Amino acid sequence: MGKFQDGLSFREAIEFAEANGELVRITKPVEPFKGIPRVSVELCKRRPSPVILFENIEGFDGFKACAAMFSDKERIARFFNFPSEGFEGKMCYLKALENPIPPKVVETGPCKENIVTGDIDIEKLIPSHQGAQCVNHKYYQPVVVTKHPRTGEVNVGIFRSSIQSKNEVTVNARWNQHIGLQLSAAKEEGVPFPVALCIGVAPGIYVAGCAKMDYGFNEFEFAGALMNKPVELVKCETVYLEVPAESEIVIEGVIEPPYKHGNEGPWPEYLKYLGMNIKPPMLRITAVTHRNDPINNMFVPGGVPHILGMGTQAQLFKRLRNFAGEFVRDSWLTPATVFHHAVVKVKKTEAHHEGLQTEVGFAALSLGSAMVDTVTLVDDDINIYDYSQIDWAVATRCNPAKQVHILPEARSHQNNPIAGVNELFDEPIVRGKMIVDATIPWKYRVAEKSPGLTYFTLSSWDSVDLREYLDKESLQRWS
Ligand SMILES: Cc1cc2nc3c(=O)[nH]c(=O)nc-3n(C[C@H](O)[C@H](O)[C@H](O)COP(=O)(O)O)c2cc1C
Ligand SMILES: [Mn+2]
Repeated sequence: MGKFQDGLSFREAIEFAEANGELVRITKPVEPFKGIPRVSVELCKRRPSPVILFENIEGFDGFKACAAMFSDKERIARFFNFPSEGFEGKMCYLKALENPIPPKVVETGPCKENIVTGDIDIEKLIPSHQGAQCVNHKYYQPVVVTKHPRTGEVNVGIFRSSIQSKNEVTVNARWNQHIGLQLSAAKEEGVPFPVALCIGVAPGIYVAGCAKMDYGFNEFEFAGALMNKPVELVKCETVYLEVPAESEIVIEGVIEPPYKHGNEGPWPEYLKYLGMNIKPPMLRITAVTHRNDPINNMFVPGGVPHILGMGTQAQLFKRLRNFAGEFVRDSWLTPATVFHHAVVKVKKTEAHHEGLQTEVGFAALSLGSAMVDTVTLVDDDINIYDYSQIDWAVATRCNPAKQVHILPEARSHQNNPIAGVNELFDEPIVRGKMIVDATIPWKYRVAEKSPGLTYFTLSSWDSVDLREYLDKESLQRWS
């Protein structure tokens, strides 16, 4: 990391990207609503894609906007000095998960450099951007801090927010997410539900915020562990919440009885489909605080899948290991499905392990907020990071009549259109779940067609030393 320390702040992360030659500064004036997302989407088509700093935002003196900080998974890993792929990368996130570092409340911080409480006109105060072409809602994409109304447990997630009036925004708190469960608890008691929207926070907080942790787990503790130092928090001005002291911008507010709903969408969702028109809960803004020369963070619409997986992959593996120990060898949420398809590698070594893989499948389905729809189980000789090997295992080791378990309809994620489409008809967001067991059944694994050979023994040849057979020229040509 060179001159950079552990626990990059948002501003340091931009400098870090610049030092690595992956920052594009745009000094020409850019209109924020359409201009920023369009330029960002265009630049994100490049591979590798840069971090973009808009230094001159029309209509917002002193404001900057950073986009696409998380558009590249290698970059995200570099923020923490982690390998970016596969088992090793996951082990680094897992180590952080298993060694959480609690946040520390401090007196004050840069986010308090400017405090606005009276007469808030959010649209004029903080630049917002378009979500999708032809959709005119104005969006922020904050890290959202809330507390459980009874237990006080903190939750941190990333939920988009859309401007509804001068001092009202929606927060897309879906009912299956932790924030939605907390809000349901507040509604049940009829109490106001304070919310803080933080924009421009340390990469560790973004990565932890969108990871699928257990309900009740404070994501700031995972962020601290990723950054190797506690997240410093300051008290909000108008609500009983604490927010990262170095936040560029904080919007404080309350979702309160009668718990109105706003209108937004469609949004380009993480599975590449354009989403729904939705009616998320309405937040009344009570204060805005920001740094001097604040830098807004903008996720490129439709460009978030990498960051969603970083902590979540580790959390799935932890969950499965907690359930079945070394029987579980590895797990992978396939990138194309973001987290709708989990592939789990298990190792049967005993006759009575048979059937445990199905239970592991159930455990995988219980990850997070109902997004895993399909689990494929494979043996330990399969490289789960290679789709063709998974395909081969399913084709050759799975008898669908016995080894595909079609489960009842259950809550899925609204962004998976085959489930989400139900919302259009006021029906539950459900779809059938499925476990595909492509592990060789124990009975067949041990049944020998002749001594030492089963139906699943791979064909193979002993290797020879080609030097004994080829002339020099051929040897060089085919080495
Ligand atoms: C840029 C970005 C925007 C997101 N927007 C939403 C959203 O509007 N609604 C939602 O339910 N999840 C959204 N997510 C995913 C959640 O942050 C993620 O599911 C997280 O785990 C939720 O927190 P929780 O696990 O504490 O419920 C978004 C993620 C990212 C990276
Ligand atoms: Mn949570």
